[in-house]
Amino acid sequence: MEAVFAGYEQRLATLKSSTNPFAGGIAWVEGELVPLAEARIPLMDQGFLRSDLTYDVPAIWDGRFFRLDDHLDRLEKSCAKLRLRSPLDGEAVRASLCEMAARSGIRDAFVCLIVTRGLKAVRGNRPADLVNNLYMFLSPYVWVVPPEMQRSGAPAIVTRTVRRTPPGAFDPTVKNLQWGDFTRGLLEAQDRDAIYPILPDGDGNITEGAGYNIVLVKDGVLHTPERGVLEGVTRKTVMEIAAARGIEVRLEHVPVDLAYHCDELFFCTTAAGVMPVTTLDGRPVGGGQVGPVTRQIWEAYWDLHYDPTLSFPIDYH
Ligand code: PDG
Repeated sequence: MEAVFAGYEQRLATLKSSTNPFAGGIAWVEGELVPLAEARIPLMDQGFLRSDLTYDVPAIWDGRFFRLDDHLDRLEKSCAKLRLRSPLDGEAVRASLCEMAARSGIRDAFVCLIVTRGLKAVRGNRPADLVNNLYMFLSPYVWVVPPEMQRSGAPAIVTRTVRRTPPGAFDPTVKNLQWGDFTRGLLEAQDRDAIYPILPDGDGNITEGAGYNIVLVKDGVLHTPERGVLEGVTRKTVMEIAAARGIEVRLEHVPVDLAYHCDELFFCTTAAGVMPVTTLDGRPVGGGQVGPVTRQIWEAYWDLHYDPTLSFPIDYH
């Protein structure tokens, strides 16, 4: 853990001392590159007015894009489900993102691609007749759970006041910014002296949280929900790591009760990786420490960022 964080801290210090105007983030808006803090969207964009959009978030780690194709594939599938079309194809997107990384000098990046309906609404218009918009930006890497908290584990709750939006209302396999349920969860977590909500499905199972998938470890087996969640790329990596080590993974309904009786619990997201959780509803998870299975997966996850079959280096010129 310490070697991964030390390398990152060093690169962050270099970035912070940079005089590059894009070092704080760079955005692509209608083909123009602008510093992230100055980027604007048109008020009439239906992405803003109706959350009529989908998005995806790959990351750059130590100057290498990690699983970019997985993220671009998922974005394309999400677009198809919403009858959206990105105005740029995958190749053009890839080239622009690499150029943005090089221009900004950011070596650890949160990369965001958003495809919106554009300036005209679906009501009264056929999707095929509408011009969709694409927005892209890179910002310095985002930690949903910061490094110092990953060392000891994060505090979570299972929410009582809100459930996850059901798949019949909005398909959660389409990555979306309809965060009303997550925002309520985040507020409830604060009210209950925690930070991270786990949303149940209303039928006694857990789903996911505000920007992360959930994995439990019980008797050496990983359990993670098969339904009602985003099919996370980080979780996929975790499942591949487990398979390579002979650790069984069960992708099925995960009862809330199992979360209260598991040995280890972690979240996963592109924006922080594998995040140990050591308290749930104010009580310790397992022994209340970051557990051995979580540790093993954590290390393997960051090692894989240098695997040439999953990542490629960006040319920083
Ligand atoms: N579930 C939800 C609802 C998510 O938003 C995300 C990612 C995941 C699961 C994990 O997916 P993946 O492993 O493919 O990253 N969400 C984070 C949110 C970051 C934030 O700022 O909260 C992301 O978009 O990177």
